[in-house]
Amino acid sequence: MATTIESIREAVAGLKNLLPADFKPEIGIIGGSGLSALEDAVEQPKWEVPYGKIKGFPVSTVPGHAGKLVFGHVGSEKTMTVMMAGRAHYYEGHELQTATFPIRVLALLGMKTLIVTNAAGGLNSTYKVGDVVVLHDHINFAGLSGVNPLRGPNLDDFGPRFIALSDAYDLELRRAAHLAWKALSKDRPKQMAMHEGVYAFVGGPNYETRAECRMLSTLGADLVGMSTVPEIIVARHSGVRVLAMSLVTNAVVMDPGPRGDAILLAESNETELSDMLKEGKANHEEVLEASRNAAQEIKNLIVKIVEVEASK
Ligand code: 6GU
Repeated sequence: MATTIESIREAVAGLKNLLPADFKPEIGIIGGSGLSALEDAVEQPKWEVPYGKIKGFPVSTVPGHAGKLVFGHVGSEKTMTVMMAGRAHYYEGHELQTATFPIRVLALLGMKTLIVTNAAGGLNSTYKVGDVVVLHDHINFAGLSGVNPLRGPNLDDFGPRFIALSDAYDLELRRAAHLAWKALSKDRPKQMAMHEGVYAFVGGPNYETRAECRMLSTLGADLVGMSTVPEIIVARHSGVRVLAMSLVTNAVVMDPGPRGDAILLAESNETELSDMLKEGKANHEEVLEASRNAAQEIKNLIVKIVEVEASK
């Protein structure tokens, strides 16, 4: 069903009923796979609302995605914030309009800035598992072929029919992320690095084949993942500023692997064959583990970014 302004207003009214009248979240934060620990960034008093209690909200079914809004203060300046702990994905069966419904609800609640996190596969060979990548651009694979959250009647109350995305990734916010990263450098495990990169959005739920990874890399993507881009598009449509950061949770396999070369395969023994197949096979457990390991660092980073922004 198409999202209407009425359905968004209804969800907003429901949430306003649950919040103190003077609580207006300026910043929204989305916690990616295994990053629900981010909700500790939000300080008491906080108000939690499960997605199931908000009319029109999609309910996520993926392990590692809790599915609730957490309202409260973040950082030394007590910035009024709303955290989405868990998100809905296209691969779960949600239409992108439905998956991004929460972004419009938050925009109408007063959100001016959205900080999006995700777990992503690293295509860029200089990235290591556990590195953080500030997105400066994206390639919307699903979108280029028509699967777009803005498809359908335009919601004029939010923004125009045709929007530019050439400035989607806010420079000031990216600078704040780098400043915050620098400010926290003393207390961080030395091996973690921050990069800037391009995120390729794919529909999922399967991880990419080797050939697909080579294609994405050749086309200029540094990361690949199954979220974030639809949310960013809808946020930009509403004029919300966006910062997006990926945690590299696994390095993708680019190596062509066994190619059915008759002589090579015929002459390989069982051990060689099994070695050829073992390397770099992505799995959700590995993704969640890398997220859990980095969750604390990302939480500290986000609090610092909110503080840097609030002190301007
Ligand atoms: Cl390798 N691919 C995709 N599509 N999403 C991911 C990922 C890979 N790693 C984490 N999320």
